[in-house]
Amino acid sequence: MRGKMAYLWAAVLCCLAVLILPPAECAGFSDVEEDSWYEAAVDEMAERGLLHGYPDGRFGPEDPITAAQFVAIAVRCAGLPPASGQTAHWAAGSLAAALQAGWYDWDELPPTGETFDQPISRQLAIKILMKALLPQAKGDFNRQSARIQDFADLNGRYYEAVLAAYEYGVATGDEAGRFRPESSLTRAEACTLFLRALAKTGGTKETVSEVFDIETSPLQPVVSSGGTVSKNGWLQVVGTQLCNEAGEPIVLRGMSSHGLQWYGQYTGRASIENTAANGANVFRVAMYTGEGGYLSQPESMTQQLIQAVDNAIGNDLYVIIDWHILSDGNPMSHVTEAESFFSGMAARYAQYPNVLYEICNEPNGNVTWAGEVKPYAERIIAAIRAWSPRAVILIGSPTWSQDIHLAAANPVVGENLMYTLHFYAGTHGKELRDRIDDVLSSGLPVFVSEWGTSRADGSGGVFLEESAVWLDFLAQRNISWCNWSLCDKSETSAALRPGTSLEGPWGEVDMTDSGKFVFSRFLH
Ligand code: DCB
Repeated sequence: MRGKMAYLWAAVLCCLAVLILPPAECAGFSDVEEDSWYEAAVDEMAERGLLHGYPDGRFGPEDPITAAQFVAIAVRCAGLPPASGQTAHWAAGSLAAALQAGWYDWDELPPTGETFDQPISRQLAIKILMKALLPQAKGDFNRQSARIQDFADLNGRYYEAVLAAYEYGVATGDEAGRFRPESSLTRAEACTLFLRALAKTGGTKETVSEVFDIETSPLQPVVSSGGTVSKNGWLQVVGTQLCNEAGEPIVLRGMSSHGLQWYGQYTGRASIENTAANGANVFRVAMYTGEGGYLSQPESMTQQLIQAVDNAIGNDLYVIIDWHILSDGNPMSHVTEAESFFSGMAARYAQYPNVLYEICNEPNGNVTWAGEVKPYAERIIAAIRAWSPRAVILIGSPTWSQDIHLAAANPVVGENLMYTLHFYAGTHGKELRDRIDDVLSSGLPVFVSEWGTSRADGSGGVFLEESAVWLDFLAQRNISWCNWSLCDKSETSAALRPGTSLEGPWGEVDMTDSGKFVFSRFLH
């Protein structure tokens, strides 16, 4: 049995090596011996950009790993954006972010930096690793402590993490069954630990690492133009009302992008700034899944989405990450991809109060609330909550997110959840507005994350009178909205005239009838 397993593992590793390691990079380090126990792990970590070798071509597999090196790897794996550090140390930003994320306490690695370049103890390393990659993991005390010969040497504050690491097979102990909590860890050992933990990040392993592997620019610091998020902080849902961190009602109004794969150029920093300059305080990034979007090119779509979200954060706006299902009407068809995508995003943006997650744009076709959409929502919410305990999550419903009454009758359990209602003024009217009033009175929080001045197909009209009735209705109820869409496509729902410059500033001549109307309604 064991032999068979080992054979299988070898086969898997070979395939992986062929797939992800260009041969030239294999065993490239002068001090990493071929066929040593750590060769594959070291190569994979280096190849994935998680731990680099030394400038002289050595890797130093037997060198003790320092606290800064270890934390920096954890930050890279988790996609945590760096925070501002207290010192000029190369890893100060990563350490500050990890400290803020609660991966370790102040006294364990003081931010003043004295111990950053010292070897990290095995017990602290395990705590940071588990907090960063497997925060939900728990270990059985009796079973796991019995496996650790020197359990008595362990400091009590590390029990939980070490037991979980044994439970999950991340830590195993030496030949004598000791953990050696106070000893240092070699760089080669660290590689193995990280790869084991990465492999355990749920059923979503492959695709989460796909998301994490992408080289992304570090977040731009937030320029606060006295703007929205720096004033309002984390959002929360109180009853049916969206509120700011202080508990005061807040209404978000802004634009949705069109599909990133077609009109991603209008999610640049200047385009978002031009929109914010007219009073918008939210931006929705519509990442189609089908129609040539994420499912056909996950890496480049993720890149574009990250860039757009970072641009919105840079403009101090709230920003909605929209998993834009449309032709793929049943969200369950790609629930695994959605789970890994949202884990990656929630990990990257865990510290940012700017980000809201819209988990399924518009379920449609042969799909039901109770059978597919609600169970899907429960899975994706769990994936997001593992990283981001309080971000607002927006949930769609069947019939292109119009069936909020079905959700109201059978809502998802949890905090800071809202339900999306989408309308197009040329197609939808009083019936849908009445439905909103019904669900509000039954306690369901509603967010209009997409609406258009056109018909439901994105053209026709424009229907500005009908739109005004809708917007007045929403304003009276403090309901937030995003308009479809910020692009220059020649369809009536587009806000910009064909060929509008991305840089702006945009004036009346650049805007369509829809754009002029919508931009005039951000503030009232
Ligand atoms: C939604 C979708 C959105 C779609 C707009 C307008 O779909 F969330 O993706 O955008 O409403 O239809 C349109 C673009 C077009 C593009 C097309 C396909 O404006 O440029 O070619 O997507 O990607 C709805 C909403 C409601 C209803 C139907 C649709 N409805 N729909 O009530 O019948 O069929 O797309």
